[in-house]
Amino acid sequence: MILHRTTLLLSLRRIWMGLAVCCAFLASAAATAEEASLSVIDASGHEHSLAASALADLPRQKVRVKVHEADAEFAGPLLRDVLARGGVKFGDELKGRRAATIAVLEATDGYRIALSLHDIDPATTDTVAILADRRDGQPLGVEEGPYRLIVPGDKRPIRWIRMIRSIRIVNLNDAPPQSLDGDAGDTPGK
Ligand SMILES: Nc1nc2c(c(=O)[nH]1)N[C@H]1C(S)=C(S)[C@@H](COP(=O)(O)O)O[C@H]1N2
Ligand SMILES: [Mo]
Repeated sequence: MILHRTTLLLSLRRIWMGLAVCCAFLASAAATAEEASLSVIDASGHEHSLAASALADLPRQKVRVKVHEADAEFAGPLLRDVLARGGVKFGDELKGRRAATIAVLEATDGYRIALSLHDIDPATTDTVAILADRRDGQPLGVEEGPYRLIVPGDKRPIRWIRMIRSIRIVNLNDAPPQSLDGDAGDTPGK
């Protein structure tokens, strides 16, 4: 009888431990599934998916701004550093044919804004553009996150796109040439 009880207790312990391992596994799977990811589509159309963990070691900045009437402290890495992680080149490599390159940020509601890469390149400007992932110390909510662009120097928040899903790099030299001696639009005042 004593032997039986010990065996029973041992099996219960085993089941219990098995359940604990399963729970830990499911919890980590859920955390991975929920991890924010951002898609950077380069100028040749190749997509680079950046998980939040791939951006975790980037230097972070904190800024205090006003969004309409609301005061908020946003924090996150520089957009320039995030794009560099996605393979986008800045500085010396942003000239010649690449000088006319822009980043188009798109949100889940379809809203888009565009920035020239030079507008966020520290080799060109001191303008700071942050890909914020926190507001007042908390991860951004569903209406704002997982990422929101904050350009603290802007006079109004029109470029501070919420719910960013993807960033497409577009070289405007791939657009049709803008001929100044053609027929269209060349006669001022006409
Ligand atoms: N995704 C997304 N971001 C957006 C917008 C939008 O329509 N969609 N509107 C912009 C405009 S015009 C303003 S004024 C601010 C408003 O910020 P708030 O919603 O935090 O007040 O968000 C900006 N970011
Ligand atoms: Mo706005």
